[in-house]
Amino acid sequence: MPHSSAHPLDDPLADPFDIAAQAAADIARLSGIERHDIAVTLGSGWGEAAGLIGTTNAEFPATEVTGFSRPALEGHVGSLRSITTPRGRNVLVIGARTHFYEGHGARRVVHSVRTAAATGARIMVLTNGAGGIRHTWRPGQPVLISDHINLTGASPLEGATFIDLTDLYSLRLRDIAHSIDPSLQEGVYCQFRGPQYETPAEVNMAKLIGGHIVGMSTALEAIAAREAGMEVLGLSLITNLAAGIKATPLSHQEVIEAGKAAGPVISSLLARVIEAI
Ligand code: 8IG
Repeated sequence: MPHSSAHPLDDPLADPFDIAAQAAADIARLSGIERHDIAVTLGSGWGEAAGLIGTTNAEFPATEVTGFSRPALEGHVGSLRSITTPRGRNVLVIGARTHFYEGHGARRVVHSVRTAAATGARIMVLTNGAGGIRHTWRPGQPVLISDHINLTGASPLEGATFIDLTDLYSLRLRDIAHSIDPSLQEGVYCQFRGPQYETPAEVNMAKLIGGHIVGMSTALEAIAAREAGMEVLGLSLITNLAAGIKATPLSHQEVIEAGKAAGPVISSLLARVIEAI
């Protein structure tokens, strides 16, 4: 290590999968749980779900685990939690997301997903707070992600790694979610780089190319999850209608408020979906 503040994933000679394996060993040591079955990343609005999934084995700051960055944003919890469900499955709850807009590259963004895979998880549940394009959607509504459009211009895949993304957002897992809540709508998630929200023209572009949800996460993580052989479930909390879809401008406060109000409902939905998987 050349310098104490250097990040292990920033070394171009480092293998990100080796670092994920080290992180998984850290998690096994810190949690006392050798293998996890399911991993869940909690985005804005979804934080309360952890308390409903099962019994907590351990919770620790993500910064104690190799390769995890310091959280960029208040309200993003920054912890990892190992939970055992009533049916005996071990769930790794990731409350520490690195966003692409932080500017550290896709490797750091997907490290949590690669780590989850290295702990043994075969299912990756990705949640987020996002903007809705469909007029009939309301703030506080959860939506299943059916597919994505990656508008970041980046990829977590390195070299000539050709990965098929057909059925990336597993139909099997979406069917399970529908069995818990038949009223769940689906949509195509567009990942923008951010951190600025879209202009109305950009939202209109997203709509014209087939998007229904706009956000700043998830697509890069889903790609890495598929590369790692995981099955992916994506859930967006529509915290605001995307810019230009309604008359008033977006505020970060509005986003936080909608997330708070919807918290209990979507958290119980997520816990029930996880128990049914
Ligand atoms: I919460 O309207 C949330 N995250 N790109 N656009 C984008 N990301 C978001 C939005 C939004 N709302």
